[in-house]
Amino acid sequence: MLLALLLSASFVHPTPQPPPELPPSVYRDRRERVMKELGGCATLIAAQGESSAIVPDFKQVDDFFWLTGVNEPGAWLLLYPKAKYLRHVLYLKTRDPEAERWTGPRDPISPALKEKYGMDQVRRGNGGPALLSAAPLHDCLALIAPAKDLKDERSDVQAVKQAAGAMGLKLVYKRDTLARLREAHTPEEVALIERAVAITRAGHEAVARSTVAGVSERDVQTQLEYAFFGSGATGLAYGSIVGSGENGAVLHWGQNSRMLRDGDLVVVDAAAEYGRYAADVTRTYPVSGKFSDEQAKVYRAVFQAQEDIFAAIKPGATMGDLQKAAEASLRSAGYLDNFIHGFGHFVGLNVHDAGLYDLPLPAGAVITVEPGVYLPERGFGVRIEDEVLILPNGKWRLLTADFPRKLEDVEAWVARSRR
Ligand SMILES: [Mn+2]
Repeated sequence: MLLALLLSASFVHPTPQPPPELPPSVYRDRRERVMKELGGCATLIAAQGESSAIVPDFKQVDDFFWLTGVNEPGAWLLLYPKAKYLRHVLYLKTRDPEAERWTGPRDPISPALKEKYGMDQVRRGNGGPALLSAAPLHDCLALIAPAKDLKDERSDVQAVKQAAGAMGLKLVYKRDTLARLREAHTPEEVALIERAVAITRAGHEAVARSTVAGVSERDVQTQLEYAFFGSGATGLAYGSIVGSGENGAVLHWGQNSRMLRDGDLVVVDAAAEYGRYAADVTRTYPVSGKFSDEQAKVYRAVFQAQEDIFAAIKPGATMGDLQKAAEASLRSAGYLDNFIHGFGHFVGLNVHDAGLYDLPLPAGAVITVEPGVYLPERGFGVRIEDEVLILPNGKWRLLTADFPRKLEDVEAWVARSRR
C-alpha cells in the first residue's frame, strides 16, 4: 500500500533514449594517440567476448570500444603507423544472413561504413593473419592488449606473437599504454560522465524518499532504477546495492531482500550509465530520518576521511598516496580495522575503469572517493562515495557536488523528500 502511494507520487514514465554516439573523429584521434606511443611499431587488438544471440545484448570490451566505437563481436583493429594511406584498418565478422534475421541487419562494406568508423579500410574476416602485411614498412610489432591472465592469452596476443615470429619482427610490449591513455578523459567523455552523474542524482532522490520503515530493499531498488531510466539512463553502471541494517556492512550485498526497519541505516551504492559511461555513487540514508549518536559518530568519521582524501590531491599525487591519506584518517578516528576496501578507483567506460595506480594522476582522470566503516556486530555500515575529476596542477572538482553529503544535509534532504 505504502509502495502504491510512493509509486503514484511524482515519477515520470521512462522514455528510453538512444545513447549518444561520439563522432568518428574522436575515435580516430584516440588511435593516433596510441600510434604515437608505439615507436613506429604496427599493432592489432581484437574485440573480446561473444553475444548470446538470443537478443543483441553484446557489450563490447572497453579497450576495443574506446578505440573504435564498434559494438559487435569478432572485430579486429589493425594500426600501421608507418603506412601512407592504410593506417587504420578494421576487420568485421563475416555477415551471416540467417543470424541477421534474429539480431537485425548489419551494414554492408561500403565507403559509408569506413566513414562511420573513421577507418582507412574496412574488411571482413579474421584480422589476425593480416598483420603479416606490416612488414616491410614496420620493423616491429607492439602488444597493446592489457596483460591480465598468464595462462590463457587472448587471440590477438597470439596473433601478434605469431606474426612477429613469422616475419622476424621485433616484439615490443606496450601493455600499459591503453590504461594510461584511457585514464585521462577528454572533455566529451567528461560531459557524458557528468550526465550519468546527473541521472544518478535523480535516482538517489527517489531513494531519499523511499527508504522508510516497512518497505523492502527491493522496493527501494526498483524505484531508484525506475528513476534512472525515467531520467534517460542507457543502463545501470553496475548492479544496484541496497543494504539496510546489518546488510549495510556487506560490501557487495546483492540480495536486496530485507525489510527496512526504524533505526536502520541504508547503504545505497547505485548509479546509472549514460552513453556507455558510468557513474558510481553511494549514500547512507537513515530510515528514521535521523542518525543515532553512534551512527552519527561513524558517519562523521567517514565524512572526515573523504575530506582528508580530497586534501591529499596535489600535483603528482598517486592513487596510492590517497589510500595512505584514507587510512591515516580512519586510523586516527579509531576505525581503521573496520575499513576493509580501497578508498577508490578509476571510473569511465567501466565502473572500475582502466588506470595506473602507482603513477601520478593525470588531468582528466575521474576517480571515486569512497571510504567506509563497517560494523556488522553493531548492525550497520556507513559508506559515502563521491566522484572527483582531476584537473591540472593538483586541482580537482567534485562531480557529485549536487548530492547532499554532510550529515545535516542528508537529514534535511530525507526530511524534504518525504514531505
Ligand atoms: Mn565504487
